[in-house]
Amino acid sequence: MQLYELCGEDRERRFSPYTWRIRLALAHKGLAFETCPTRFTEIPAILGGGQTSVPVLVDGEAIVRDSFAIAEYLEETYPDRPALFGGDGGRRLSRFVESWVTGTLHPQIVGLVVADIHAILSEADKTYFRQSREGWFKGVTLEEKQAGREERLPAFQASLDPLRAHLKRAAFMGGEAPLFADFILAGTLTWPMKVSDLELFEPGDPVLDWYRRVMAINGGRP
Ligand SMILES: N[C@@H](CCC(=O)N[C@@H](CS)C(=O)NCC(=O)O)C(=O)O
Repeated sequence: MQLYELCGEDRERRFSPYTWRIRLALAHKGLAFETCPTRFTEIPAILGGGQTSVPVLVDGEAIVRDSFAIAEYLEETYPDRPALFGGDGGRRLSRFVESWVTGTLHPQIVGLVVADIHAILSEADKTYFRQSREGWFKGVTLEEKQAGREERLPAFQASLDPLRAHLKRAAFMGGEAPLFADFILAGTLTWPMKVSDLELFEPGDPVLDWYRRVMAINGGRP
């Protein structure tokens, strides 16, 4: 298998939240893969062209795009390995978690680290990233978007309260073992950690303990 992943100027710095979901899913299923670190401006050339985002997974003849579609593909193709969804109900609940994480947490994380993301990119990617994101922000610069982030950190931390409540009853969102829902959120938290020195959580926060448990399946490495 080959996994196309987003990287910074340093190809070892792989920081995409969506790609981390798949790294963790592959580790959970015990499937080996070769990484293909790809910068933003290299995405259109992946596999001869036509790709607009990563992750992209190549498994023999199969080419699968989109992190959720990749998770569904892995679950269907490797059903005897540890589960990602635990059935159709779990698959649908994972979609809910995806919507919550992407809709509620991603915009907050952008406001915490978007200028830090820019700083770790190659020169060509810096130009692309600034133009595209400042277009999204309707002219607000990356630096203005990130300014005053310490004031917004408590609201971000409070967004994780539903997980803290859940962790009083179970080690993972999935119960005793992690499921794809855990990997969705852990992938998203890895993204700011890979690009910024900002401490997202206070020491002793149960979210950090959960995060370390999830990352243990990746050899403990974020
Ligand atoms: N729905 C897609 C979203 C993937 C996505 O947005 N990936 C980002 C990297 S984190 C990307 O490739 N962006 C390309 C760009 O901004 O040009 C998935 O789940 O895989």
